[in-house]
Amino acid sequence: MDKILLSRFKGCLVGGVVGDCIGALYEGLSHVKTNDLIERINKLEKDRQTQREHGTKPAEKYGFSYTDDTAMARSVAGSLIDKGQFDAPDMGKRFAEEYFREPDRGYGGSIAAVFDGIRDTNTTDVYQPASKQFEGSGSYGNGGAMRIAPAALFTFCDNNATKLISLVSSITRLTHTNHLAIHGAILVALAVDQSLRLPQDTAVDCDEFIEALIIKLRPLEEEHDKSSMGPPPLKKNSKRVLDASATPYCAKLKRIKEMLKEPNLKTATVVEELGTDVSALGSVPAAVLCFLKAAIQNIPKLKDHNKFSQTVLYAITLGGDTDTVATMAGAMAGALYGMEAIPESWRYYCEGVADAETMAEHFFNMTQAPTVQ
Ligand code: R7I
Ligand code: MG
Ligand code: MG
Ligand code: MG
Repeated sequence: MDKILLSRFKGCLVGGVVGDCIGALYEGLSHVKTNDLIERINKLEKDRQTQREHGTKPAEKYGFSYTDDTAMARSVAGSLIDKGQFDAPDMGKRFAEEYFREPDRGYGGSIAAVFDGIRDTNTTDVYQPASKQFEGSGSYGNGGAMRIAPAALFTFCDNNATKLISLVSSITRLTHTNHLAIHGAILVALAVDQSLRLPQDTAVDCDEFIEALIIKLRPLEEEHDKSSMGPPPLKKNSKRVLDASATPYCAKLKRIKEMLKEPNLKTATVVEELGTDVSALGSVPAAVLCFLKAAIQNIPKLKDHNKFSQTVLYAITLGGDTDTVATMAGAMAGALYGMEAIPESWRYYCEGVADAETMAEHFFNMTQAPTVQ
């Protein structure tokens, strides 16, 4: 039992890393051909096999570098592990230090101002720089959601959604104060948490999974501070009508339920209605869809790959913010299928896998320690 949970913790963090590293190869492309992606993945597998058989050294150990998604997830995990609790100044400082150490990891367009602010400010004000973004409305980017999976591991033993939601909100507000960014991060964390608790030997009940998400999210969406800015106005002819709902994440989750019942769901429909862009509302729902779709059916053209791989590869074929949708979906899928489901060649060629594994072990060890009340 414990061994399985450890594998699922590792699967979650490593799943996020490989989704980011492989997804990053396609970031920003409006169209990713499934056949091209499969060819690349099969070549990766073949290279690794040759290398294993002949003991040849690959030209580069880390073929695929991680981006800001993983860089920030590492800071979230590192801070929670080292401090044993949420420590806002420490985590904020880690985000900023990491950014100034390696600013070229593909960070969002506006977030550098937050890191500047955190560096320049005294630590009691660690939340202030983020709250000043976008004239005080805060960023609605997906930078909070992309890094949040470690929070679900940290609170796993509590099995308390309210506690997880509060932690996620605090972590997200360090850089993103817009309610859409916070609710998106909460949705990812709740999905990871629910995934970790799904039985591995029973078919996933998508309606039940989605309903459980809606029950927890709806009160938050209904109660949020109505003064904070909503999504940008819809573009002419946009099919993203659900973005304008008063409870947009719940509206999209309901739509995902229907989409999962459509046998010939087109990727274009997913992209047009849910979105795969850098906003949280325009990317987190797509990640949930990828995870659930691969869980309940074999995705055409990807059926030779296992469920974990199908999740990540399908996410990438949607195009757009591929590293981020794939990292979020990869964390959800890894939490269900476990470390063993992540192809060895992916683990070998992606940067940051060993560290993710070590961090998952730390979180797992926390679940084994006796709790002091
Ligand atoms: O959210 P964030 O950390 O970006 C994460 C994304 C992921 O895809 C990463 O892989 C990386 O590529 O970037 O960074 P932010 O700069 O806070 O938000 C991202 C972008 O969303 C901004 O640069 C803006 O273009 C847009 N955005 C907004 N635009 C107008 N008004 C976010 N909030 C607003 C807003 O309030
Ligand atoms: Mg990135
Ligand atoms: Mg980028
Ligand atoms: Mg991205």
